[in-house]
Amino acid sequence: MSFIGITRSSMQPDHALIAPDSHVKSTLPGWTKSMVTILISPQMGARFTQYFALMEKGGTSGPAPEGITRFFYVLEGAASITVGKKTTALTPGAYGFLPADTPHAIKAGKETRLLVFEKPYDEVDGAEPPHVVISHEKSVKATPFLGDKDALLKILLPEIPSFDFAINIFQFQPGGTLPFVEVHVMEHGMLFLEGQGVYRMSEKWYVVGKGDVIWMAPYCAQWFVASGKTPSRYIYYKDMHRDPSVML
Ligand code: UGY
Ligand code: MN
Repeated sequence: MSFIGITRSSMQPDHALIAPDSHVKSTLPGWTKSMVTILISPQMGARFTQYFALMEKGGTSGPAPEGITRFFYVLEGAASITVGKKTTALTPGAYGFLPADTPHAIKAGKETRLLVFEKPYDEVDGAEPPHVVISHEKSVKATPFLGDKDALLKILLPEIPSFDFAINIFQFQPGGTLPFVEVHVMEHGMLFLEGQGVYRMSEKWYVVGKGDVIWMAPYCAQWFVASGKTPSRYIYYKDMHRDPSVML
């Protein structure tokens, strides 16, 4: 029996769990034949936005707002992206980083679901503006996190000051954990891609799994154990390479 009137979703001052049963669709300017589900936003205290774009066959992306960097990751479907004269086919696992004010068009060849992160670009003296990145996670090497082969990390974007955020994919073997309870200035937005586990956020422990979205504010204590019988994977955002004393 399933019960109505309950959800695992929980909104706290320094973190949030948003389970798939709480999603509400809306639209964004310029997107055609597409709906969005805004998951994380400045309205809840985050300094970035995370959403799903649900594109019908033939649907097209709208522009990112002025001054806003866009990152997307293809969850399902088939699409293409055109930047300048170049069009690239996109399959699940493909991703793209579009620096602020880069004209581009993503077009769905069939029903397609994207995970999108957007953030106002934080310019810094001495760093060139970032460049466009279009790639696929299968061409990114996974490396053991702090030497632990049960916690493999893929870093999808260049680790240089031009890029003011990172997007990484973590894969944990069953029983794998974050090695310690992290407390840090960077905030996170996450989507669970596979598996299940228990996430500690602040003084609470949540059972989480595929489709769950998590927001962690700066300094939210965090720890994870993969508790399922198959590997767990999540993709996450983290602001990087900026001095907190001059951060917005
Ligand atoms: O990059 C990170 O801060 C990562 N280790 N945090 C996390 O997975 N919660
Ligand atoms: Mn962290």
